[in-house]
Amino acid sequence: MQFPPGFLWGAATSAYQIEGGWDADGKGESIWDRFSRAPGRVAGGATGEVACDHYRRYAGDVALMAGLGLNAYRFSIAWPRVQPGGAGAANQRGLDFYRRLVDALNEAGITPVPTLYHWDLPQALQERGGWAGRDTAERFAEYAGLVAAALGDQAPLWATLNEPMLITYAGHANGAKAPGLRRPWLSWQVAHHLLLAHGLGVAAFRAAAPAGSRPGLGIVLNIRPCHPATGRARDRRAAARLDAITNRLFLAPLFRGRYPPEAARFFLSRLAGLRARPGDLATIGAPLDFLGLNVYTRAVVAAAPASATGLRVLRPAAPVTGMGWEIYPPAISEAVALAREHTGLPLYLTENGAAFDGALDDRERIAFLRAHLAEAHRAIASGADLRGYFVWSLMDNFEWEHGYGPRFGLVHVDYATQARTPRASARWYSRVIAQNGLPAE
Ligand code: IFM
Repeated sequence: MQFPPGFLWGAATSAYQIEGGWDADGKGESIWDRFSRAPGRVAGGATGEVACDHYRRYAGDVALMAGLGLNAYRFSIAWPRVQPGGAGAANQRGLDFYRRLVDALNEAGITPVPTLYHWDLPQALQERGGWAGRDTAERFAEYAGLVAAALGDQAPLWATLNEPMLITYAGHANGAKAPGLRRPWLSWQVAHHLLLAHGLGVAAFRAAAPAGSRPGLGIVLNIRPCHPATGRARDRRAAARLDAITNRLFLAPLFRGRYPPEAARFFLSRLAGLRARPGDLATIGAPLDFLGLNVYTRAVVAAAPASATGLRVLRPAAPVTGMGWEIYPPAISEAVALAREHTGLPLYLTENGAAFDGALDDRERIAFLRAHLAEAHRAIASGADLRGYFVWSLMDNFEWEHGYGPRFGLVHVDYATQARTPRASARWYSRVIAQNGLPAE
């Protein structure tokens, strides 16, 4: 199973999950700094204040990636390092960190793939309404411009947002993630402001990138294929609804210039309408260079008339990962097919992976990655323009409200000593990269 020449083989992380250095070099407070310190929000009272100490250990981590043979690395930039208060001039020391990081990556021959926003909003913006307010979308464009001016010519692929769906629902409807709001009626408005931030950010980034550079811009969506629990019409409708309010809620405005009618009906009848301005959908639909897909599992959905959404996602019975997520490799080809229904852009699998028990001899992870890569290969064979794959994650890290329990890393991290130890899966992945294909079992 050979992959196309030039395929990007990477691993992914995000700023709050690995960097630590929460107030280093003038960084401002983020909503995750605030949220994780609040009692009862994160398992074990864990925070990202130290995490993997990557802020100080980045050079060693780049050497580790080079040793594994990765040719790409997806990471995120912490907005509050660049704009500690969420507005105004850039904090040069914050930008300098990312400059050092991209320099080290480029010197090692590892393609940097930065994401501008992976959930760590400056707390100051949350206090002015956060993603429920339109101003945050405008502030994001300002931030995108600052990063573009400083670093826009240093990386070929830039994502605006990571997983706006998670920010919408986990951040604002069920409150599991920062800012921890339980206000489901905000969902459509928050999703719209995130999409608007993306569109405004794309324009600002292109305008501010150094002359002569042509950074590729995209967005990263998490796609969870939705399957009806039975062939009954009501379960099929429930699955279609979940698909509309999660996957298509973002794909349709980005690529078809409208919200899915099914999602609009749901929000209007059960939650609240949308305040938008003429021209917003055109801004959101700005032409892009790629689409990133984060794919982990599927949802099996049944009608549940008594619940607020009218549906419920069944607890998986099949083999699951340490997160309790069903291991369902066809999710990859199904997510790619859904993306291709909406766009012919080049695609990247910007996250895929699994948490297991932390063992160094992680055969379950190897089996997981092999099965999912085989699906990626199948998608390419059926005509998908899939250009890269990023394992989540390079190393164990802060898994949001779950703290440090789940271990997603190719590389084990001993949090007491910060020692990094590649797992068997890391060595296996090195072979995949070296062969540009899957080794025989
Ligand atoms: O850790 C997260 C990441 O931040 C976003 N995508 C899913 C991962 C695993 O839950």
